[in-house]
Amino acid sequence: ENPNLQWFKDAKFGMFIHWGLYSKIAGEWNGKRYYGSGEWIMNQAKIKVADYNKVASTFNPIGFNAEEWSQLAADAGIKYMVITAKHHEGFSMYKSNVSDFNIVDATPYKKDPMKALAEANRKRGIQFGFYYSQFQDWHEPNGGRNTWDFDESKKDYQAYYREKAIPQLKELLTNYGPLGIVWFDTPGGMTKEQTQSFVNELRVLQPKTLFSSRVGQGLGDYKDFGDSEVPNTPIKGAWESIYTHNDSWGYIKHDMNFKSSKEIIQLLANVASKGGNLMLNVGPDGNGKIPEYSVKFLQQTGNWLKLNGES
Ligand code: JFZ
Repeated sequence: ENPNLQWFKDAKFGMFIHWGLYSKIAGEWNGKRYYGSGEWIMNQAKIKVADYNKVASTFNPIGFNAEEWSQLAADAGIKYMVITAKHHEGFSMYKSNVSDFNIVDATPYKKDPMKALAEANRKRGIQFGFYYSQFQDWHEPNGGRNTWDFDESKKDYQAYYREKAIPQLKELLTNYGPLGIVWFDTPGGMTKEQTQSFVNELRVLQPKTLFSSRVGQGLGDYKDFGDSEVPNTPIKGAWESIYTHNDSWGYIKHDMNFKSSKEIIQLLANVASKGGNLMLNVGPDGNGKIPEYSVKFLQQTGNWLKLNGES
């Protein structure tokens, strides 16, 4: 068994954070409301890259406070945090030298929130990790799945891996200190051999960092169940269930369907009783604030865990 998995197997409770330009769009485009996954709005509304770029020029999350987010996680009894460094929209929420479409170079905010967050979590002993969409990138001609701006038959996925995904993952694995996890998602376009060499090339930078199963081809370090899924019986090995607090991963201003602290505690207990971790997602808004209800219910969850000796 991989000794690097020990912290993960002990963790039980993680925080997932989906935060990007979609958080500013907040589920409404051209007066039309969208439901479901807010981080998919570019795809749902078939927003052109040129129009999506304009969202970046208005993105200024001055309400973001890394200490606040990290302290909330600590208070809730959370042991690891995974945040979207780049989701399918293609926007980097950190300073990247690979693409200008990043929070430092393309927005009035001009700061790298991931630096502060990595530091705040390290101080509290919370393992920190990045979600990275390694195949879908709707901003790039060669990235996966934007067929409204780009001609699918002309896409060269290997060029995308070579020119954006791998160099950006190298930045993430180099510039933010030790990472607990790189959380890959929706693999595509790679054979088993290609996935293996992709993994090998990144692995050397931080041999202890865990890679999620969605790196593809069975080459991850632990298993992720499908969204909002808990197995019926105990499962051996390291695994995680992911849920979101309301019905969307990315912030949607008209989605108020938040799970109560009672529901969160029951979910945690259910997952823990089968031997896994629960990674619960919150969706901060375009100002960098975690929704009030998420703050409140997470604090209540933490209070219950403390009272009951579980944290
Ligand atoms: C993916 C993303 O497309 C989505 O936006 C979000 O980030 C989520 C956490 O992950 O969506 C998936 C990927 C895999 C499954 C379901 C949704 N699955 O395997 O069931």
